[in-house]
Amino acid sequence: MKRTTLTRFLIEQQRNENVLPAELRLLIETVARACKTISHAIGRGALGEVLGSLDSENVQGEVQKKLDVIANEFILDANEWGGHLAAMASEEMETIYPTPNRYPKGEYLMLFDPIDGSSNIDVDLSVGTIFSVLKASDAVAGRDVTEEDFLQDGRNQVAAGYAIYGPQTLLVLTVGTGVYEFTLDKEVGAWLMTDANMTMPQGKCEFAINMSNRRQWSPGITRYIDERVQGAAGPCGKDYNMRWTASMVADVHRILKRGGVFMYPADNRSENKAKLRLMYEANPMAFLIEQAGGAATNGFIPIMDVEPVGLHQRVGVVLGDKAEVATITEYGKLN
Ligand code: P6P
Repeated sequence: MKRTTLTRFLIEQQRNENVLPAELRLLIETVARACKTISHAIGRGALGEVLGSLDSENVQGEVQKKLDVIANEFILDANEWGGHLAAMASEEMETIYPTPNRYPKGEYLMLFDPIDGSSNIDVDLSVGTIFSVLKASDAVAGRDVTEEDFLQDGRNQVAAGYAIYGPQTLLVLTVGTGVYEFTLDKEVGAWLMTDANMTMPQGKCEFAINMSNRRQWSPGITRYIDERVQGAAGPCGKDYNMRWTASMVADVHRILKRGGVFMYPADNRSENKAKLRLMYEANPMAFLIEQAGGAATNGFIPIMDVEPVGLHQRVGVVLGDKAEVATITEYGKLN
């Protein structure tokens, strides 16, 4: 079967849909190339001496895995010289990374989580890279880029996607014209299209949540989960299955492929009140989920309508099946 390559797909999107300026096409191809490098490093595992943790913590106060830092460097090195970015921001960097003066400054801003789910790296479970692309304001051309330039609503995203490093290495992407999946042909190094129109199945009875946080949940979340754990004998009248991979990319990919709902709700933990980050986890995933026919909220309003106030701002996340998300929103009003 002859499959479309990522390069051909992007050129056809640029030509036919006029949604993909050449600079954005170049950016996406560059990110995809960096993800191939990350995939190879992960695949080497202990043989590549890339497992284990460093003595350092990131801005989130999380112990950094070697691969967190290595993948971050791969993405910076691949993208800083291309002339398509004004700056980058990452979960692993406290502040923004402006394109060095020795390179041309582009018109896009990219936020990324170089390795999402990195606690799974040392136990050979799927992890991923998440990226979100915004357009810089025209004013940026004449001045230094600031953090504030990144603080745009999720609806301003012009592209978003993730790579998932599992039994296969996949790239899942949207530029606002649907969701597309590519599988890495590791023998020739090409991304080949394997799903031309990812549409999330609805009505599937599967939820993903870290149950050990139950004591922290709001009454609405507790009610929703308790009803589903009761199954067909309870108020929801259906038996549900549960999954939790502790890797958002893996859970979101499963939901895109077979439906269900993913929840990391705001809760009563420390002052942050939530765990996942708005700008480079929740917003890109929300863009993909909505493009695939699902819903993505913070438990109350669409994630992409949440006003950003900080680069590493955290937000509650409820995403996937539209009906399930609506029920959770309804229950949240009763809190
Ligand atoms: P917990 C990974 O660290 C991550 O940011 C997401 O990928 C994942 O969904 C979540 O945190 C897992 O959190 O508390 O279950 O370890």
